[in-house]
Amino acid sequence: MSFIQNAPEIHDPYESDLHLKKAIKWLLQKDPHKSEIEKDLKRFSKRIMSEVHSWAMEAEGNPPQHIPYSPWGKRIDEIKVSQGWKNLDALSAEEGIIELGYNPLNSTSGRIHQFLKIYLFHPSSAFYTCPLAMTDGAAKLIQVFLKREIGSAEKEQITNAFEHLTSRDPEKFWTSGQWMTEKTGGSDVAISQTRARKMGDHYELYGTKWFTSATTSQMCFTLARIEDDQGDVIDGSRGLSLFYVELRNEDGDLKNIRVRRLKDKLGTKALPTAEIDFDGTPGTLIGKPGEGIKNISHLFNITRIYNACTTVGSFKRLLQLAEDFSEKRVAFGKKLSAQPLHKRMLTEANVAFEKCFALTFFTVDLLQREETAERLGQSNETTSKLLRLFTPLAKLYTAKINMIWTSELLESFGGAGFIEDTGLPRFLRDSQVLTIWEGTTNVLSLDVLRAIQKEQALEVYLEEISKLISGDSHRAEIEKRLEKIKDMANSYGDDLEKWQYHAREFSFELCETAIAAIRPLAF
Ligand code: MFK
Repeated sequence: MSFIQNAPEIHDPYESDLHLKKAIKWLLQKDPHKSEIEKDLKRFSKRIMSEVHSWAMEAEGNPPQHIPYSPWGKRIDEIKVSQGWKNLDALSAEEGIIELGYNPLNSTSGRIHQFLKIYLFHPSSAFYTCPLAMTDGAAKLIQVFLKREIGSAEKEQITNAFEHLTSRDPEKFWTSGQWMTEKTGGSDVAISQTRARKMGDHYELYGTKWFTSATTSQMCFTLARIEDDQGDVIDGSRGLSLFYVELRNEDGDLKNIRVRRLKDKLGTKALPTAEIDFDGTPGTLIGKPGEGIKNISHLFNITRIYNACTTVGSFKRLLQLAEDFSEKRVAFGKKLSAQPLHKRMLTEANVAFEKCFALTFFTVDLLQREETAERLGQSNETTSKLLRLFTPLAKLYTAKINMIWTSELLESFGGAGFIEDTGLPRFLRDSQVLTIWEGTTNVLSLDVLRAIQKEQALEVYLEEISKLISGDSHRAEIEKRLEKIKDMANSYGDDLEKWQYHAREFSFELCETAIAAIRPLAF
């Protein structure tokens, strides 16, 4: 009889994850809701195994289609998605994937609970986590603006949107896009060209957005330049303003939005990503004119944390599959798991994973701490500065390290890792986007500099890490690393070019040093 290799299998993501169980002790050590959260994660994990994963596979196998015209010639720009994708949308509402982060009753650990669920969900979500990331970012942005003085019409619209975005009712639940990227713009959002023309009490938007993820959403936040009475606009970042846009009218037709085409991407095949034209689309100005980038940063600072969290979710799933395979595959007379070099590779992959996980959930914990303090009316300035710094750090580090290990782990399946219908190559294709989305490694390294220069984030970083290692046996070693960071910073001095030239290695040094302090606490 011919030989048939046993395939690697997905295990229950909660039950099989010893890292997660240890990390829960770290993250929820004093939380009165710990056992409820564990129970919910356990139940959700079983649901992932029993139904969610198969919806994701269905969505992956049936990518979205753009239908520009109805059979009778009406321009409709329908984006047809699979039933699996629709089920993932309803599930996200039911499971409170967004609501958990905003329900004041969850004030001590709602964010941690939420991100642990995202971590479990992501590898079986067909990247439904992408619209969820932007939805959460939009809810956060609205929450920030509802605390400010804004006009009653804006307030009414965004209050209504917030209720939809944070709903647990699938019928009411909305997702949001974050449509920033233009042909000219890319990472350099400040050279975007979309214009906003004042028409009575609202604006009309004109321009092309070159990548719009989650084009099936009900709303988006976007950026445009407001024309003055002569039709002139202010160039550069100070000319961009933030707009809230509801995409469809009551009949479900797009409001003067044309879908040019869906993008033909390397990965994230189930996720609708499109080029769109605004052609007189009504938009509501949010915040002050000219503060668009600063205002939308409330949104993208959340999606960057999602990027890190989904990256560790993906890393874990591939690692679990590789470990399972190493128990099933026999070569050179022994299981792979018994081969010293293979064992070493898996051990090193586990260490790399732990480092990514620790950095990510330290950042999630900062978000939790910042929001809890805010709810209780306590001072949270230090936490906010730390969060401002750790958000780009966690995003850039996890995406890059995961990319390296995804390639290595695929290699551990031999030729099977290169064969599409094993489902394995998808990990490599999908991981690549995580280094690009929400700012490339270089752009985020420069954002680390922005946090250091504008928020004095390096000082609070040095203090925080010193505090964390006070009882650590590796204290001397980490103190040496902190000295190295100070030396690096001193050697760049006031030379901006030098800071920029070294921004990546400096960011990675900040990550590695922080991880050396955090990892022993987490595991
Ligand atoms: C499953 C995983 C989920 C992931 C979701 C995936 C969704 C995919 C959708 C996308 O990929 S959308 C596209 C993502 N694109 C980006 O993330 C853009 C990348 N480029 C940058 O981040 C640039 O650094 C940036 C556009 C912000 C540079 O803008 P500027 O205007 O050239 O920089 P400037 O002048 O330094 O900043 C303008 C203001 O914003 C300043 O404030 P002030 O007005 O008070 O001086 C900055 O301090 C502020 N700012 C910039 N970045 C900030 C920020 N504030 C807080 N946090 C930040 N990160």
